[in-house]
Amino acid sequence: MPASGSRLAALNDWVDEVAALTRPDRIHWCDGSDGEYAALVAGMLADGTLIELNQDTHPGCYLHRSDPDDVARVEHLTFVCTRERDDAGPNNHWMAPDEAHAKVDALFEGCMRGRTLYVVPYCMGPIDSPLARCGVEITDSPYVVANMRLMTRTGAAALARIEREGAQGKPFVRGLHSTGELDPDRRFIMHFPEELSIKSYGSGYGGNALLGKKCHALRIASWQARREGWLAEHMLILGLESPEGKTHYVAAAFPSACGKTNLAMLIPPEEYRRKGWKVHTIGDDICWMHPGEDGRLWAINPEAGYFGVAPGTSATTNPNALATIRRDTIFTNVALTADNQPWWEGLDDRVPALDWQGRPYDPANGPAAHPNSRFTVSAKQCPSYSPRAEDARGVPISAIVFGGRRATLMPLVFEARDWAHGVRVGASMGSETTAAATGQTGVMRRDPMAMKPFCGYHFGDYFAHWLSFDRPGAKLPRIFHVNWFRKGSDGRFLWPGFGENMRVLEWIVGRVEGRHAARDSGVGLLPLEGAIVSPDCAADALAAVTGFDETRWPAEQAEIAGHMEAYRERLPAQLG
Ligand code: GTP
Ligand code: SPV
Ligand code: MN
Repeated sequence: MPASGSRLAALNDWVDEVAALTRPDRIHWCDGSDGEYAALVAGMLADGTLIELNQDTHPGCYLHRSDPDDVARVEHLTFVCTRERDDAGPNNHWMAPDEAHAKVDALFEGCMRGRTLYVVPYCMGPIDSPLARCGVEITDSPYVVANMRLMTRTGAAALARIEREGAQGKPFVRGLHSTGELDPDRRFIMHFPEELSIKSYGSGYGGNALLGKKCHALRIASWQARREGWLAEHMLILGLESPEGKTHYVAAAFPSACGKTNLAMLIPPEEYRRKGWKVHTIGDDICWMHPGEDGRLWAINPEAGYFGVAPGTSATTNPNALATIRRDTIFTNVALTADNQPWWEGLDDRVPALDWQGRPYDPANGPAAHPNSRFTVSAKQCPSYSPRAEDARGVPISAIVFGGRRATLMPLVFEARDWAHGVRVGASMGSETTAAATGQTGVMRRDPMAMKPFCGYHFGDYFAHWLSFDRPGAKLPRIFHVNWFRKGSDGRFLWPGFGENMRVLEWIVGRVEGRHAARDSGVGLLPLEGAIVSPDCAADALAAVTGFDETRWPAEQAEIAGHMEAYRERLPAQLG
């Protein structure tokens, strides 16, 4: 067994230690090469982990059908294991580190017998960026290795950085993963922020298994960010270029399956395109923001790919996504047409042949594609991908946007009065649950800054950390709140959304540049009448969706106060 593949003793020792526990048949150090990817795919095609899609229409595309009990994040099995329970906060499930290690190590014992242990060095962020951070994921899943290669910067360059930093005493994040038996009763996603380590057992699904993503880049990174004075957030980043050629960068936090990928890849309506407006995609899910010497917040997208929601993606809603996933894409839990093309609800009016479980399609079995079916693809394939996403310095953020999926009350857009008010708006965010996590969907819950499932520490400390950025010399972004999901009495969305959201973005940068007036209301600063119109939104719907019903505000405020009560012990006075 070649156990030693690195010049960094700490890494070799850890791999040896994990191998001694998990007993793999083979160890493979991933170099991130094309040949390695091709060999992984060939192996997965041979053993049925991947199914080849129609190579004429979708070259380099494959389908993975996961275990039907392993299709989403499992928040009830996700733990933050800090020495002090209070540091994890009421927003996390907690277990004492010793207990958690013992529990999960018992599952890892011998779990890789007959399997290959893959060592995946990765870098979150541009490889030469001082804002980027590295980790190593050990996994026994070739599907995870292939997805990590699409989602992060893996391989030789990442390993070289890890070795260089290791020589300077700088640690890498250690993530240990096994699919185990895919038994939901033997499944844990454990985080040890004080040790910069993660142990994930029993799931092969994205957010549970691709450890660079939610586990490292949000739960562990948010913990590090608080100590080091930056922010790790569940946000897309886009650049909005005006006809004058000025680009404003906007970061937006919406909960899982609430529109980040779609907004990040937005194509402006024809009339805007004619004038010269452009949207550039930097990232679609995670944003790391650091205060720069100029007082502004500078952001990088730590990821290198998209793990996007398939259902609802179409030539009308998100043509950029559709163009992105025409080749070299791994689809998970989508349906198939008779000629082996990937298909999902909302794509087009074809009737699929097989559902996500490979059964002949029968509407009686529910949707053909799983509601949380996904595509994994390199960000570079997106037509709107911005070269600035590779900029080691990141991009300066002009506006932060919070948003939730709210059928009622919350208006299309409003602006916070100042930073502290904006933090309060983010901390109060509510949204209806989606299929991105197991459990009931459509239930309104508070999801502060879209970080409820992802903040690696006490929300009270987190809100205080956000407030701390407001200090002398800071040139902070303006803060806004949007809601694309207001419904009318007929249960249909009032606002057309998708490309039409450009009209809201334009109002937002207009506010940043001082071009638009606003009127104050209980919830915040609203657009003046007529400032936002859409040909796809009738006057009465527009009035309903942009307006704010002050009579319902006291009840909402009381509910928010009740929610904040949970964090009382560490809640900053400004939010009390
Ligand atoms: P995660 O990857 O889970 O973090 O999701 P996300 O926030 O990137 O959400 P995404 O953009 O994938 O959208 C999720 C679902 O919401 C898809 O089915 C979209 O079609 C739908 N959606 C996105 N934007 C809009 C919008 O403006 N209006 C409406 N009605 N639906 C939208
Ligand atoms: C989310 O749930 O917010 C996602 C998908 O982006 S996962 O990577 O599974 O977390
Ligand atoms: Mn997400």
